[in-house]
Amino acid sequence: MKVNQSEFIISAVRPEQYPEDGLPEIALAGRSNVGKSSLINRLISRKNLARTSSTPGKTQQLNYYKINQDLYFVDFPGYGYAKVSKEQRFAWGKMMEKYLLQRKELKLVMQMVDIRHEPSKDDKLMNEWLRHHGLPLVVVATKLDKIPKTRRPKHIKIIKEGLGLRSGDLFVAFSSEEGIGKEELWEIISRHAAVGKYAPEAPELEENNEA
Ligand SMILES: Nc1nc2c(ncn2[C@@H]2O[C@H](COP(=O)(O)OP(=O)(O)OP(=O)(O)O)[C@@H](O)[C@H]2O)c(=O)[nH]1
Ligand SMILES: [Mg+2]
Repeated sequence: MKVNQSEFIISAVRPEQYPEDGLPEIALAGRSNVGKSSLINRLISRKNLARTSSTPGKTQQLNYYKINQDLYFVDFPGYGYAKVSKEQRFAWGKMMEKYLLQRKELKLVMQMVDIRHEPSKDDKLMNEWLRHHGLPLVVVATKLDKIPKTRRPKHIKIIKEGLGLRSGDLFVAFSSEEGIGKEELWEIISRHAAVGKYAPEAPELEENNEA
């Protein structure tokens, strides 16, 4: 997918602040520090549109990024970060839950997990919750470059088994550092956002995704 224009729109803390133009929205959910902002930057080939940090928990609102005139990425607050207060965690949870269950524009949730670790309890709960509510979902395993090539299949298996994924479930192994998985993920995003005018840049991937 060719991104001509990408723009930070708003850090929304209330639903009234969500955009009103009806464009499809793609949400990114995952533990703090998993690489959500880095993934956005890689997908749109920008160094630092979405702010990345080594300070976990920095993204505390729904951050909206507009991509071309086609869709929004909605960067979620990272869950499971121990150092935020219970009250704060509860408030984030409520906001996310309301968004996920009620937002008509939401077309796909990218649940992000770190390829290096077994899915955490929070990852599992989140995954179960998303499936229970029938939300369109792709699991993205990040930081693939941090695992040597020969050990990648084993890590992928651990993630898939940990989350109870089946063969038809959408899954992409990704590296923001090296760009691995970018075309495959764009193909899935375009399909869910019904951005029909984009031909997949790597046609051979299409078969794999349909499996
Ligand atoms: N090697 C490598 N490092 C990555 C990758 N993705 C993210 N990182 C690093 O991991 C750290 C956290 O990345 P972010 O993109 O800020 O993570 P986040 O999920 O947005 O974090 P919060 O906004 O705090 O929830 C940064 O130091 C990134 O450079 C990746 O694919 N490979
Ligand atoms: Mg972030």
